[in-house]
Amino acid sequence: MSLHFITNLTETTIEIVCYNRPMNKTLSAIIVLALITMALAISGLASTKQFESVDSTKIDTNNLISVVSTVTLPMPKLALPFLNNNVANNTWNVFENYLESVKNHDLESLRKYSHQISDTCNNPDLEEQCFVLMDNVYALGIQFKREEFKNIWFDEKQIIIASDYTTIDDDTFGSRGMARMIIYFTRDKLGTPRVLSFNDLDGNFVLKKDLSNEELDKHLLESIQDDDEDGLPNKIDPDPNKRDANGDGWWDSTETFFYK
Ligand SMILES: [Ca+2]
Ligand SMILES: [Ca+2]
Repeated sequence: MSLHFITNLTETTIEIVCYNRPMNKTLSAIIVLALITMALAISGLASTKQFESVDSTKIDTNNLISVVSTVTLPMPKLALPFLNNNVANNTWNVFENYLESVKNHDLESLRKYSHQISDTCNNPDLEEQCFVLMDNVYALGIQFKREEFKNIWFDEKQIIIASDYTTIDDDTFGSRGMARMIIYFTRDKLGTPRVLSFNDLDGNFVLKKDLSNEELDKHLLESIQDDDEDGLPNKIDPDPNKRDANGDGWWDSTETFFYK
């Protein structure tokens, strides 16, 4: 499992809001690819290279056996050294307190460290379900190690921390991907961070099929390119050169995690 959702503690255990692989778009893309492949096969031109996406939320993380290499993207414009930085220290402390709150099923404490609380956890009648959500959040979040979060982007309203991307081979579907760990925070008027969302496999996976690693990696690298460094890849960003396309202060990535 992989999921950004979890910090949202939504009504469903797993809210699939995989931003770069929305389910409807993924399904549409698969259908389109299937049709193209069939058409090419019929016309005897099936050798044309096709990249077929895989939903990383369905990948069994136990099957991620091969971390091939670290992918270095251009340094973020707002990157600061993570260690010995007050914002970074404070941010990680909030994440740890957040995890401690879900571990202890302490909803009152969680309200201090989480940007939003799900309807499930706001409903006393659904306490048991809320605790299950908390347990899932804890199981995922506890895997994160501070030293792996080497990148930070922030302004007065939000903070994103992330690991570098790594190239990963996955045995669940026979796919190859480039993915990273990422945590999103909002900040209140005093600048205090609150956890918004996180994902242990943020990136893109495609079926290997008969494609070479070079071809796959070139495609993957293009697909994760994020010029404005707001967390949303160019291909699905409302404005790939501007973090806050609609000018309300929230970055395009941050906005995708708010409850409507
Ligand atoms: Ca972007
Ligand atoms: Ca915005």
